[in-house]
Order: sequence, then C-alpha cells, then structure tokens
Amino acid sequence: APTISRHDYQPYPYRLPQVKLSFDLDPARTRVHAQLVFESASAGWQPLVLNGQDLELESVAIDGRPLRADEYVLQAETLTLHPRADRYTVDIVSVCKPEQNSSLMGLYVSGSQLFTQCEAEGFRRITWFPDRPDVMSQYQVVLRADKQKYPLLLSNGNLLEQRDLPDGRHEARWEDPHPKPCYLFAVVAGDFDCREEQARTQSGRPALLQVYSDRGSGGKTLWALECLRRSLEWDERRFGLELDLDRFMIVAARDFNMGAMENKGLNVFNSSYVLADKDTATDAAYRAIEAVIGHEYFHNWTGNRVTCRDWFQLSLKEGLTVFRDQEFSADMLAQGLSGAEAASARAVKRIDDVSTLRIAQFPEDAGPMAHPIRPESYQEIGNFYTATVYEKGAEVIRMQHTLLGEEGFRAGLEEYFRRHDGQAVTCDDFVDAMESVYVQKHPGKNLGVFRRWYAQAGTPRVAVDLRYDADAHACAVTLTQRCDPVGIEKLQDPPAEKPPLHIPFALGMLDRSGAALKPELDGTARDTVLLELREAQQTWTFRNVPERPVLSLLRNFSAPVIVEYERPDTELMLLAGHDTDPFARWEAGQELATRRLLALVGALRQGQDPAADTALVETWRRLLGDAALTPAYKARVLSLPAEKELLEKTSPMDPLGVVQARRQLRAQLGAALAPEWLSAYHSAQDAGDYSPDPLSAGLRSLKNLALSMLMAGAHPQAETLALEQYYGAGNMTARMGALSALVNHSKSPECAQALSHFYEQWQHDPLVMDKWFALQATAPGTTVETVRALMLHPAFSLRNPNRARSLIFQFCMNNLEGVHHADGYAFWAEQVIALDELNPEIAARLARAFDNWARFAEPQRSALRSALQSIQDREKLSRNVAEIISKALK
Ligand code: DPP
Ligand code: ZN
Repeated sequence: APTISRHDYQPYPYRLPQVKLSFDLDPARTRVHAQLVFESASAGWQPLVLNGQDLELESVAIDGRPLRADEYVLQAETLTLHPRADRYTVDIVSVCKPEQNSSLMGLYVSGSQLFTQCEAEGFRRITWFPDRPDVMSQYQVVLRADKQKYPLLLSNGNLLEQRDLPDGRHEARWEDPHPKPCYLFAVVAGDFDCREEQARTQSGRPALLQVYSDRGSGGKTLWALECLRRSLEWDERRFGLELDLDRFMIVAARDFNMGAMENKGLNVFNSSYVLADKDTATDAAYRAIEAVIGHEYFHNWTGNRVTCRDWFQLSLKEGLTVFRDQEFSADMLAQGLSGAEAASARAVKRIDDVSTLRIAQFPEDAGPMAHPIRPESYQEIGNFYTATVYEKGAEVIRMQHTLLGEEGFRAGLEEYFRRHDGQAVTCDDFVDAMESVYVQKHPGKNLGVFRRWYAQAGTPRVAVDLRYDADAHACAVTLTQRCDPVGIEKLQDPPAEKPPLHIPFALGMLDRSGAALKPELDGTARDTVLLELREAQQTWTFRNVPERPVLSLLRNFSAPVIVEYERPDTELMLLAGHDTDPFARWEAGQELATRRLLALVGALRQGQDPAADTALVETWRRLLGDAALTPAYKARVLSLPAEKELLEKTSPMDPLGVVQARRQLRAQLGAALAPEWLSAYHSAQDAGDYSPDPLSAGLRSLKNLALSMLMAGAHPQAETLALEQYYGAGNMTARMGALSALVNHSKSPECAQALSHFYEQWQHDPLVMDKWFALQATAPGTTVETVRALMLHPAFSLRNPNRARSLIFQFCMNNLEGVHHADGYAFWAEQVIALDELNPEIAARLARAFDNWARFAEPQRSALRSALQSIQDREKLSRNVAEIISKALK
C-alpha cells in the first residue's frame, strides 16, 4: 500500500459548498443520490477526483447531462471526472450494501437498525465524494425507508419535515446549518426508545437533548442524559463554549468499532458508553460513560466547529478533546470540595489517566509503531487512532495549560476560536494561538522549542541530580533530558537527531520529618516550583533550604516523561506518607512497590526464594490506617502497579515473571496485613441506595480491593465474605468485585457456581455478558482451550466488536500467563486473520498485541516472530493489518 506523507498535503482544487443526499434505505441495497455543487478554488480546470469504496455506480451527470462511460474514469477506489466549468453540479446515483458490510464503516446493519460511521474514511463507502476533512459543506439529507421497520430516521442538524409515502414507506428531511467535513456526517434508522430533556444554554437558547437506545433499554439512559446536560453546563462554565444546535442527539449502537463518534448533532455511541443502571453497570462504567459523553460533546467545538486540515492533524482535535474530558471528569469528582480535599479528588482522575498512559502509550512509544502525536506518514489512517495521538496528545495540551495557567489557556483557546471558527486547521495553528498568550506573559520567550513535542516520538527521560550546600543553605537541582531513538528511528543511519524538548517540571521539597519546605527561587518562595527545562541540561539553585531536602518530583505528572533519580527506599517511604502533592505521594508508593516487584522478578528468574519485605508492608500498613485519606484515593494508593506497567520495565521482557511476582507480593501484603484489610473491608460500607457519586464509589472500590487482598492472602474468611457479597449484592460494582475476587483466587465449586449463577441471571444483557466473557478470559488458569470452548458458546460472535474484545482481546492482551506460549501466539495469529476477513479496523487493533515482540527472551521471541510471519504470509490482508505487521517485522 502507498505511504501517505504529511509533507505532501495539497489543498483540494474545489470548494463544495452544498451537498444534497437522498437515501432509499434498504439493508440489502441502499440507493444514494448525491447532488454536489463544486466551485473551482484554483486556476484552470482541474480533474475532479472522488473517493469511493464498495459502491455500484448507477449514473453520473454534470449539470444535468448524464455522462457516457468514456467521459469518466472509474477505478477501484476513485471516480475521475473532467468538468469544463468553474461552477457545476454533479449528480451521482450509487448503491451500497449495508447487510454485507461487516467492517462497520460507512452504512451498516446492527441488529434491525442502520447506522453510519464515517471517520476517518467511511463516507466513501456511502457515495463517491472528496473524502477529506478540509472539504466542508452544508448538508441537506432526505431519508426514505419502510416505516414499520425504521420508524425513526435521523441525520445531522434539524428535522425539517417528515411525511408518509405510498407502499408503507416514509420520508424525513434534515438540514444541518453548519458546514462540516463528510467524516461528521451520520444517518441512523430503526426503532428506538428515546429519553429527552429540554435544556437551555447560558444565553437562553432552548436545546432538545435526546438519548436513543434499543427498544426496552430506555430505563438505562438516565445517567447518559444527565452526563450530557452536565457536559453542556461545564463547557459553558469552564470555557464559555455554548451549544450551537437546536437539538443534540446520542444514539446507542450494539455494534460499533470505537467508543463513540462526534457526528454533528447526532453522536453515535457504542452502547457500552450509554447504557447503565445499578444492576448492570459498575462504578467504573458510570465514570467511563461520563468521560465519553463529555468527550464527544466537547468535540462540537474542538473538532467540529474547528476541524482538522488533514488526518496528520488528528491530535489537534483528539488530544485537545481528551484533555477537556479529563478536566471535566476531574471537576465532577471534585464538585462541592475545596482545598486539599478537591486536590485529592482530582488526583484520583490524574492517577487513573497517568496509569492509562503508562500502560497503553509508553509501550507504543517504545515499539515499532512509535510516532509523534502528529505522525509524519501512514498507510492506513485507521491505524493512527492511537494512545499516542489521544493520550500523549492530551498530555501535550495539558503542558500548555500548565505553562499558561488556567486563565492564559482559556484566553489562548478563545484566540484559537477567534482565528479559526469554521475552518480546517493544523496543530501549528493551535500552538500559534496559545503562543500569542504565552509571549505576553514571558517576554522574549516563545513556544518554539515546545513545538518539538508534535514532531518527536519516544518517551523522554529526565535525570535529576541534587547538590546540597549546607553552609549556604542552598541546593542545586540539575535536570538532564534525553530521548532514545524509537521505532524506525533505530534503523536510520546516521541516527535521527532528537533535540531537547520544552519540559515543564513541577518540583517540591520536604524535610526529613516530612514537612513541606518552601524553597526560594529567584527571590520567591513556593511550595511547588515549575521549572521550564528547554535545554539538554539546566541547573537551578534554590535558597533558604535549611537541610538536605527530599525531592518531590514531577508533581501532578507535569510532563509525559520518565524520571530517573537514585534515592534510598526511606525517601520514598517518607514521600508516600507525607507528600502534600497527592499525585507525587501515590507515585512514591508505586515506585517503592515497583522496586520490590522487579527484585522479585529477578529473584524468581534465578530460582531464589526472595527475602520477605518490611519496608513495603510497613508503608502499606500506615497508608491503610491513615484516616485522612479518602477511600477512593486510598484504593489507588494501595493498588500495586499493573502487570503491563511492570513488564515495560523488565529487560528482556518477562511476562511470566511479572505475573508471578505480582501474585506473590499481593499474597504477602494480603496475609501480613490481614487484620487491616479486614477492618477496611468492614468499615467501607456504603449505606443506603446505590448512587454512583465519588464518595460511595470510593468506598466500594476500597472494599473490593480489601476483599481481593484477603483472597490473595488466603484469609480463612475471605471466600465466605466474597460469596456473601456476591449473592447479597445490591449493585453490579459489589457483585462484580466479589465475582472477580473469587474467579481470580479460587478454584472451589462455589466459585464455579457463582460464575454460572451470574450467567443465568444476565444472559439476556449483552453488556453484562461481555463482563462474563472478559472475567474468564483473564482468569488465572485460562488457556487457549478455555477460550476456544468459550468461542463455541452460543453467546459468542466474532462480528460484534464488544464481544470479540471481551473474550479474544482480553485473553491475548491481558492474560499474560495464558497467552505467552507458542500455542497462545498461534491462536492470536489465527484470530487476527479471521477478524481481518470481517473487520479490518478491529483486526488491526488485535494485530498490535505483540508489537514489542523483539524485547522478549527466547523462546517467546522466535515464537512471536513466526506468528507474525504467519500473518504476513497470507495472500489477502487488509491495508490495516498489513501496515501493522510489516512495521512490527521491520
Ligand atoms: N469517535 C472517536 C473519538 O471521539 C473519533 N473521533 O475520539
Ligand atoms: Zn475524540
């Protein structure tokens, strides 16, 4: 497949101000009539090249005159016309086949409903069109379909008219007043429940908010609608951004490749990010729904009003919108709180986001798919909806927020909209707007070095050095940055140059008793100092430091980097007990635990029996007993780093060692602190009716952690407690917490019984069945045979992305012990190939499971290579999977 490069961007030679589409919807054959008015945007008559995929062309006309077959060129994925005018109308009639479309891109069938998904390049499966984000048009859409089967016909914007037609069909006319690129187009047809609410924007405009879901599931959309209303209010309050539509619709789809899609005024969501009630959704699901509803809603400004010039700029909208949804979630957690309590509530969200970054993005940035947040090239854009573009992209926005401050950032965002509302722009345009504010606050400086974050791949490392001068009460902190070559950079000769980045580095100091110091820099004393590292190495000298300080580093994770600093365990214990920055406090405990776990991995590899640990047990004991910590924060602080985070730190990668070490340490902490866990379990009672509020959810998560630690430590009462909690549960969080504690630690018949009880009770609910599959996919002892048996279960289907993810992805990506054998790899390759026949986007996600194969030891390394090779040897691979595999094998 050809490689597309960022530098090859050319503006489209035409404007397309008006698009009229009319659909005769039918799952077998849908006929689309597109009427497109083109205006020349460049000198001379340029050929008109339109994209199309899996379409049957019925007719094409220019200015009403049908073209003969020799007047256009029809190729596999393009239709080329040669118009002879500056302004002309093209009429195209074509047919697509939703029923046969298992890719879930373009127009497709889900159950008895019809949906579209156009981002990034799905619109070309609906009609021939300039399928690129810099072509923005106003859309008028007519939808016709059987009225009984498809009583509801939705598209973007406003409903103008609805009427009945002969033969039991009906028709709806929609008009979207806002120009948009075609990737934001949407159609939905089917029978749905609808929950709605009339809202008012801050300027008093009425707006109808609607959530559509499968017939019978309308009882589960209360939370989604509430989240939508809060998103509306939050964007007005925090950024002054108001809804620009009379109605805003969310529709839940059972079959969906992504989480959700921000189509203008008609968001389509994976049902897993819409449907929730206390019996079927966990607290984590409630929070995830809030985040995704916020995310898609916030796109209405950051993505839709101002969109991307080309797909290399994807992070322009995604990084920014992820940052916005993270802030929304944090504000929701901190609602009604202030001071240290608010900081600790917000830190819970920050901890979760940083963990995600480390689990998903750091490995990507160290592997063969490493790319800057603004990639330089791609073969298939669908492969670049990555943790780097999204999560690291959000960190890059967050750093600008940190450098500018809340007010400065808001001013920069206002400037961005002043300059670019209604346009398709670039990441540079965004930084330009931010820089216009930055230079006012920092005379003589700019964001020139900062922009390298958009161009450079790899996770930078910042080494810290501390020199204390006891006589002068001064200390010097030196930061040194480097970023090793990653991905294809490793193959370059001479090696790629990686100039220093602009890194905001937040730092605090504690004395040896744990009290905060207020070091003085440039005459000002502060709790937290923000150092702006812009060179390979810089030193800052602090005054008024009465003793050699304990450094609290990278507070609130002020930059997406890895910190290197040698220090004794005792300093980490002190920070874990006293740091006033709740993120850095959590981080200190995590580092202590990581040290311990890596020592265990090493000992296991040598066949040694590692000595018992006291530092970690004592730290955990103190944290468990700390009454000042909120339950939600405590649950984070007392959790061990995830397997995948640890795996990243082993060299060569040692998946089985990591699993065993983590299991051993959990058993040790569970047993050594049994009385403390037991009392935490009993005191973390959330009383009364279920509510997903942060306090109750925090209690439940601490309680579930305590239960699983008691199970890990083989406490004699643990299984009884778990069974009681399982059968007595009044909500899914408690039920799932108990069931997973059982499944992950016990092989008793009672545990097996609980698992089948769960199935009996929830087999009618697809989202709960996903949890049932996922739990088994990741359970200890699950093998390829177990997974194959589950695939034969009548409830399993490879065609439904959620189901494929819950069983196959969970096993291949999250069951390290189960999958890291030759037969696990062969199974993975087989599933990538099977999925690729159905759905290349989903297949390409699975194909990335072993990106980092070259970092494993033998025999895994060779076995992984031959599994990858077996995929590459297939004759017919999608462009999606082919790109991933060829990069992995390079
Ligand atoms: N639907 C995806 C998202 O919102 C792609 N835009 O991030
Ligand atoms: Zn997005």
